[in-house]
Amino acid sequence: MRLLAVDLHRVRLPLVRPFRTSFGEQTVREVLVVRATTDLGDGWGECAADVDPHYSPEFNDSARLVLVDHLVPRLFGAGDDLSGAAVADLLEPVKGHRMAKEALEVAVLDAELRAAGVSLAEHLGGVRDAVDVGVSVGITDNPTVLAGWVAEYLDEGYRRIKLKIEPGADIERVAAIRELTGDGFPLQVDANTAYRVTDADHLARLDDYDLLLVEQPLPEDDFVGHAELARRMQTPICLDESIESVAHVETALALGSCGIVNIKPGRVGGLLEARRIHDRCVAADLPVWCGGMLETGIGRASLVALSSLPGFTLPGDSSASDRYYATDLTEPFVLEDGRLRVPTGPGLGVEVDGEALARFTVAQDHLTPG
Ligand code: NPG
Repeated sequence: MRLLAVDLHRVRLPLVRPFRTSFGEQTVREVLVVRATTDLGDGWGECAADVDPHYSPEFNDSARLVLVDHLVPRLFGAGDDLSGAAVADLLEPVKGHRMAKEALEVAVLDAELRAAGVSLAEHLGGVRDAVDVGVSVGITDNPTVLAGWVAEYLDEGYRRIKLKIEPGADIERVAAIRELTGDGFPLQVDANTAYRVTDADHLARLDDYDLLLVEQPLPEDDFVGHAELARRMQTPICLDESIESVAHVETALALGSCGIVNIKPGRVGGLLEARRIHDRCVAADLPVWCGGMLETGIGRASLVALSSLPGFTLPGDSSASDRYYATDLTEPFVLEDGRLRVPTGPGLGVEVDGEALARFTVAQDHLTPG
């Protein structure tokens, strides 16, 4: 396969409801959509980066720049030898920039699989037709509003609730929502690195609420702190931001830093690295689940395909399209009995709505070899 052109669309999509985490609030999702034009046909990818470098060091402008100046030229340089499986090695000389790399890998892989008539789920080794999904609920200053959102999601049939927490909006919020869900309903929390290991006694109070897990309580590089916290809490620790590679999983396993891993292909630099992490976790008996970053239908299609692998035993974060956007960039993903159906069509198995893409695009680059 040969890469003929790459288009980068910077898209601004209004969110149906504000999404606040311990690192900031979003009312609009701005993402880079990547279209790879090859001699076999086109493929699509979505970059997980955001406007600001608050979740990770990457952000949209850095992703665009590294794609234009470093990543896309390396794939043009591969001539006829390009394939989805070759992308990670071709991009390996560029350090970091995992989200930008992943978007490009998915676009190339999508083109290849569409041409071959093979779905992404089948290519990755998926074993499910539909995946259980949860919903991630942002922070709000008003506990009544929070309870209203959660009640709505429970009514819609989501199989698990994840509450964003931060210091000052944690134990009491969790207690109130646990009362609302009733005992036994899958409930978990996500701190996005907002605490320090010195908060261990405070965090251990979460043990009273029978949570599935507490996600990324401490800074991403604090594997030792997470291991200490894991010893001081009954609730399993799940790592998200800390895990960017299989090597990070090895560190977490060696130290006992977590009992569960959140896998996001963007965060780990590619779908194929995501699958390697899945395989390593399965071998080590660590449950995994698939995170989300407010994707459009393009990114959601790849997350749902990945979630169909056997080790994804906990519900993922990718919710139905209408939880995020009034208009998605593809046909909408619809909740059916708390599940999303895994696309079966070739590649990502969704069609990009050209009219919607044009309507929400605010900037564009067209890249060609030479
Ligand atoms: O439903 O896709 C979703 C959002 C799930 O909570 C979620 N994502 O920290 O995992 C996270 C958070 C996130 C959102 C991170 C946007 C980065 C950007």
